[in-house]
Amino acid sequence: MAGAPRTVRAHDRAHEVEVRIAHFAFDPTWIEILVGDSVIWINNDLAPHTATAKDAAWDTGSIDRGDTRRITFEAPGEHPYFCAFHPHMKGSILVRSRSEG
Ligand SMILES: [Cu+2]
Repeated sequence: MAGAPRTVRAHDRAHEVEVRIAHFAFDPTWIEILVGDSVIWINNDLAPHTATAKDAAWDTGSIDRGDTRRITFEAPGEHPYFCAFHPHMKGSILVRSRSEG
């Protein structure tokens, strides 16, 4: 299911969604979450990576091998991101309002 969308449906509690980094790629590359949810990047690669918003709104900073970083998303919308060290590594997070069906 690599790269397949992983959807978190309406719940009253915030959730955490994991994005694994391996072989110089984000997996899954595209996720959909709700406002207040967090994304946790887990670096399973030997090389350090980042998850850096295309619009510079947020940045995990360098994530070393075996390390994790968490970012909580409070603004609905699309959040494309990339790795600052390897710009060909791309992903995107769709943050949906909790009031949407
Ligand atoms: Cu990278």
